[in-house]
Amino acid sequence: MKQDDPETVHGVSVIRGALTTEEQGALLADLRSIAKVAPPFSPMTGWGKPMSVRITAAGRFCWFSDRKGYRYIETHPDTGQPFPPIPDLALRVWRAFETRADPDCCLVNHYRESARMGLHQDRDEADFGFPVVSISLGDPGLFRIGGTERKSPTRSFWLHSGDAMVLAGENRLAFHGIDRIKFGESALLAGGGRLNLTLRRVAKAD
Ligand code: MD3
Ligand code: FE
Repeated sequence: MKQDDPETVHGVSVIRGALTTEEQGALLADLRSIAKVAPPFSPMTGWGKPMSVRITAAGRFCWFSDRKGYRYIETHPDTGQPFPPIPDLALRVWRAFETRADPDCCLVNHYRESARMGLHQDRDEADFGFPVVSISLGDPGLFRIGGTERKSPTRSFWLHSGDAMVLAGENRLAFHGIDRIKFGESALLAGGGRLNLTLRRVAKAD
């Protein structure tokens, strides 16, 4: 795992190749076990259409959305079971940047061909003093980030398999999204697609 040498890409701290190919494979295996006990699902958007991204989680919390709005949940919407523990490798990436407390949520986003994630803010967490740490696996994703207002100008760059990114400070409440993926470019996932892990602290740390 590489944790030194963070690069500033359009104002965002990115660690290119934070995970070796071997580590990416190991993390992917962990995600497959997580998906077995916590099957990925497509949350409903505010306008009643399912999201194109499928999500699941590890750790105490998972993000969820339906007609009633969005919130964090502590049991899987279909199985009613708690989510499995956060993979050790993901925890090690987080701890390279934040040692005050471990994350209590590892969201796993799965992008198939033509999946995207619209511009949004992540502001349902209790303490914005904690960063969000993202790990990309599989096909490249075109990440877009703006400012704290929806109308703020945006800039974009590609995230590749094994890249890690830290969203802190002024970037923590920035609008961001994924415009598209380069489906089938990476050999990591046999059928193509992109996986993204976001490590967060949802509840207040004690
Ligand atoms: C910037 N995921 O799960 S990761 C999300 O690639 C999400 O799946 C995208 O946006 C993905 O909410 C982008 C990078 C990311 C995650 C959280 C952020 C960027 C962020 C929170 C605040 C600002
Ligand atoms: Fe987000």
